[in-house]
Amino acid sequence: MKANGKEETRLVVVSNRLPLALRREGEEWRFEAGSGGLVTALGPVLKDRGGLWIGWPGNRDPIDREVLRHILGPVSKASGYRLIPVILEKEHIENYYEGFANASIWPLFHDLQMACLFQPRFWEAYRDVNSRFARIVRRHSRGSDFIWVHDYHLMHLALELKKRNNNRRCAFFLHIPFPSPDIFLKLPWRYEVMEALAAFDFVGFQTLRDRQNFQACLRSFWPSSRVRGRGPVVRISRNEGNIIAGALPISIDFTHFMNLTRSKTARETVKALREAHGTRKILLGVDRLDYTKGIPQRLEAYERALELYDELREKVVFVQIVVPSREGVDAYSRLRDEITQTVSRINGRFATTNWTPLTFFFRSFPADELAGFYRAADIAAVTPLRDGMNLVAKEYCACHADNDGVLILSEFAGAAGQLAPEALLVNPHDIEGLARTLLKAFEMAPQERQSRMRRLRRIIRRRDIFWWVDNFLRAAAGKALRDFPPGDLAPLVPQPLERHLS
Ligand code: GDG
Repeated sequence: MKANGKEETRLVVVSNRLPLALRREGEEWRFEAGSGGLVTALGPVLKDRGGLWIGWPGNRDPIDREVLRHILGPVSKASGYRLIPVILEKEHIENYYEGFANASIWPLFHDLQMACLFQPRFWEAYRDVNSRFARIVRRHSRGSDFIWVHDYHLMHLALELKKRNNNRRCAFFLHIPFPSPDIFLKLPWRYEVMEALAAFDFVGFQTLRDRQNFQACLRSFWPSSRVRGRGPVVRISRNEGNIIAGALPISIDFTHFMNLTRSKTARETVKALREAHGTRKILLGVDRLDYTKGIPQRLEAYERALELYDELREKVVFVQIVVPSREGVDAYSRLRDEITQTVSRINGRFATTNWTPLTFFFRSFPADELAGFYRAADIAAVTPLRDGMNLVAKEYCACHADNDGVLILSEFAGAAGQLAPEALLVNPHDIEGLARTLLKAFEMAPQERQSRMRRLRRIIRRRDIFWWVDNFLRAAAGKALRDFPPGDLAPLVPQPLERHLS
């Protein structure tokens, strides 16, 4: 509370997952603190200015509340802001997370309507879990706080808060695309989801196209709604109340990635890759295992390029990293099998005694090692069928301080909106076209490579993750990062309980 009696605004971040990974190893619980771009960008404001992060700790096995408190206490203390857990039961994980979020909304919003599973029990669990989150937000926040909700798992949160007569200022950012009405209207609970989104004071999207799709969907339910404004942020007026909607492309901590390439591990990784592949050009793919990332199509295009263009044989090597994701979901295990089979078919067809055309990793790497892969790669192929933004495209460029390297980018990645002029744009469904682009990237003259990469890096550096957070807060809360007051939260520090900590 401020001296003049006016409460200060704190930031309360709400996302499906807390920024840490918790897993059980035998009798012990282990955790790793999160380190993604969002944590890097939001961490300082939460830490210096006082704030909370509310989310599911990611445990699938039941965890004793006391044990969890003993894990989260020191993590909260180390990060400088409080982590508040939302506990989910097995049925919730199955129906809300794997069900509504990942089997209904994820494919639908990525235009893959045939992959959608719409089950009433998913929808019921989704509302239940959103209501549970709302209860926790209400309990831990105060009237003057600014609530920032992330992503498609929690589209119902503002409505649930309002149902409890809770009028906290509440903004939402969607990390994935927003589909056109043709697709969105297939959702059996389309009206309910639109109504829920309209309950936020501010709704942010990755691109202008996503925001326009949202406006078009909104108009199908409220035809008399009017859009005012022309820039990235507009006001939509309805009889039921106004919504501010914005297009704010997320980004990366550019300097952090650039600096990572100077680390010992990154330099050793570059050296090892160079030694392994000699003067051959390295083509790199880095993706979470997901059917939206276009991995089978990319592999097929590589195979086609090797068939068509003799000049590529023995002169290029494709390094594909796939990070395991959503394990236990059938569609994802099938995709992993399909990728493994395609890799072995291509290697079987084209390998020679001293050349293996494809190296495939099905695991994740520490960030500094990943930076080494980015730095060593002559070409990056980022070819999702649909993607909200795609941070890999930006990270690859940030790691090329030498201004060399070619970015092949799908037209359907949000990042294309910013990087289109300088990246080689492709339609990931057009296998022949993608094969031709691989050749073009391979043959591109050094001067063109460098001038394109220099401009790509400039675009990304100017609008990094800090720009994004600041602009989101300005648009949604009318505040800049520095306007959030210094923190006054009592730290949550329980007694140490060593055996539960890794
Ligand atoms: C969603 C939207 C949107 C990958 N391999 C390793 C590793 N990664 C990291 C990358 C990158 C992240 O994973 C992947 O980010 P993307 O943006 O490509 O994709 P999603 O996970 O689908 O994210 C997406 C994003 O939200 C943000 O709004 O851009 O469109 O779908 O940061 O670096 N990290 C490490 N080792 C690996 O092996 N350490």
